Amino acid sequence: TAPTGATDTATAVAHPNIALIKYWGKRDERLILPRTDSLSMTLDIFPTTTRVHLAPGADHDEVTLGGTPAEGEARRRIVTFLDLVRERSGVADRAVVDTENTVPTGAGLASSASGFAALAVAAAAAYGLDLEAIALSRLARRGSGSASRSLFGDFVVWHAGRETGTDEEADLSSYAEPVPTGPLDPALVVAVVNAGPKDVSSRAAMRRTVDTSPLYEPWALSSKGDLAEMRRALGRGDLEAVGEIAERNALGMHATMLAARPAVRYMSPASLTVLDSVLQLRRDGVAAYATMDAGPNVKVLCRAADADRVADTVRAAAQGGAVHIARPGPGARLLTE
Ligand code: 2P0
Repeated sequence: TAPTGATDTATAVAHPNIALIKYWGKRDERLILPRTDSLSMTLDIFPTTTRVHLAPGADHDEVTLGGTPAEGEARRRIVTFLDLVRERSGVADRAVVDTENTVPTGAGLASSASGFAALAVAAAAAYGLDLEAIALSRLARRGSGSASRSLFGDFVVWHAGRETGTDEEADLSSYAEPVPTGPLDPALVVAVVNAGPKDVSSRAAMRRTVDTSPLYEPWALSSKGDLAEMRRALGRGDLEAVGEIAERNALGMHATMLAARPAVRYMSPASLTVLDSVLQLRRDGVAAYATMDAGPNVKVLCRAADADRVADTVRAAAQGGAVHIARPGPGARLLTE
């Protein structure tokens, strides 16, 4: 039986986020503790909605993604996450979990960030865990590292946390929180250049990079400096500096992967064509800066006022791929039923 506070059914919505200072590499795989701090912008497009319903008496969790039963690794990660929520809440009931992603297939916006953020909020409520947002970000982190950042809207930092001390101290110190910004009116133009599934999962690619890339440690060190500079640039509302720091941090991350053994290469010829179009925009006087994640798609940070022009340029370069314009979006929240 559920303790007071369990609601039986809860539904939550969360949006994806794109890192301007990247998370790439873990120091603890079980607790999902990262090697470095990261910083992102939550988007206002492609929300994930997740409903968690307790099923007392059921002998397994029932998980559907867009109405289709989840299988394999996707299902295993969700059940493992629910096991953690059951352990914390003391409620052993199995659950029915339904998730709807609005992100178009292959848009290259990791659905694990919005997915585990929505699941953390819905499952915590359904199982009666009364957690504030920072604690929810720590919980979401256990599903997928980048999900910790989707708990909050706008600009968000995820702290790597304490490297010494007990597991519990490390876990408590690795959470996300909002980052204050000066006047910024940013947009992120998402250019989809390839809708195919990736060859190497980001989880596996991260591990290989940390284990084998001679460029990993220098990047991790320089990323610390990038984060400090990024906070200052955001604080004074300096979009050009924000973009420059984000672009070098992302390209540096991709350099660490290219140097892994064997190399992990997410960039495609079409990605490079889009990166060229971003350089051309800058030569033409438009503040536009690229970032890329674990896939070939390119996201371009610019002023909201320039977003249509940037989208047109990037669309022409993206060789038929779709282009989406995102603005800063809201943090994860519970829907009242
Ligand atoms: C990020 N990415 O900061 C980085 C940049 C991709 C490139 O977070 O293993 O799905 O579940 O913690 O969060 C993708 O990794 O990995 C990611 P796990 P996650 O957004």
